[in-house]
Amino acid sequence: MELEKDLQSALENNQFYIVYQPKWNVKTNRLYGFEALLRWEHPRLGVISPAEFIPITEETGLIVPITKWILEKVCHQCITWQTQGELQPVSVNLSNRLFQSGRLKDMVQNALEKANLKPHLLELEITESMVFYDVEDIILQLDSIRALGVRISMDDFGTGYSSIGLLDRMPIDTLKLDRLFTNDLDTPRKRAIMNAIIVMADDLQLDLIAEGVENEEHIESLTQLGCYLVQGYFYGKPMKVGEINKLFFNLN
Ligand code: G
Ligand code: G
Ligand code: MN
Ligand code: NA
Repeated sequence: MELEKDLQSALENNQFYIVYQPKWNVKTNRLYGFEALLRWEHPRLGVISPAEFIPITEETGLIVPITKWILEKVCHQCITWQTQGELQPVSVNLSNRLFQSGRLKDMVQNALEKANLKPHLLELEITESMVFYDVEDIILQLDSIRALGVRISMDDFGTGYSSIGLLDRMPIDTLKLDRLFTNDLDTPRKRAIMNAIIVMADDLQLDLIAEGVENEEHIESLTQLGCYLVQGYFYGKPMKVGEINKLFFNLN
């Protein structure tokens, strides 16, 4: 396949870049960190969505060196932002494939050490579906990463292979509520479910962040229920570093 061939040289040809989407604390009205999202600028086809090319990199194994690059890039960026004041954690998305490589912990540790970044400023996002395989092994790897001080978050929570039982076993710090939830708080039933998730997250001492917050109504229903951490187009799309610097830091 053509994309597959092009992906082989994309890293060395500097065709990847990272965009950052702000996370917001509605209660304090302050930045709560960023999510790093990968972009590929294809020389002919333009920007291609990770939804399209990440699966290919997972099959070929290219996701391993790509994620190594992302981790190094993000840690380095965090150091720059840190000089501008107090920084909140920046999260990086992981693929299941990383756990199979057996090199994830070393990769994370090396990236932190290379940049000299405090581990708690890095968060790794995993999804419920990836935990479906080799749960025991993934838990061990996550434990060793978490022992470094790095935070772990469960992405897309509430959809797919949603399993409450898994929450009991997974070493995580944050729950990211899938945007389908945020977009769907229009009945008492749905709000009751959301309320239960909020209470549970609170009791388990997990941060709970709602994704896909696009308008005032979303914020209103979430905050009424007691969910104050949000991410979505309302507070900012994923943006290039230059734009983030202008909006959130005194850098240009
Ligand atoms: O903005 P968005 O189009 O970035 O993301 C589409 C999908 O690609 C999402 O499921 C997102 O988690 C995933 N994704 C984005 N960046 C990365 C990345 O760096 N690594 C992995 N594994 N997935 C990513
Ligand atoms: O799977 P994950 O949650 O990592 O993917 C994040 C995806 O959600 C990215 O594609 C990102 O661009 C997208 N996204 C971020 N904020 C919003 C939003 O407010 N609405 C919608 N529809 N998508 C969003
Ligand atoms: Mn994510
Ligand atoms: Na998500």
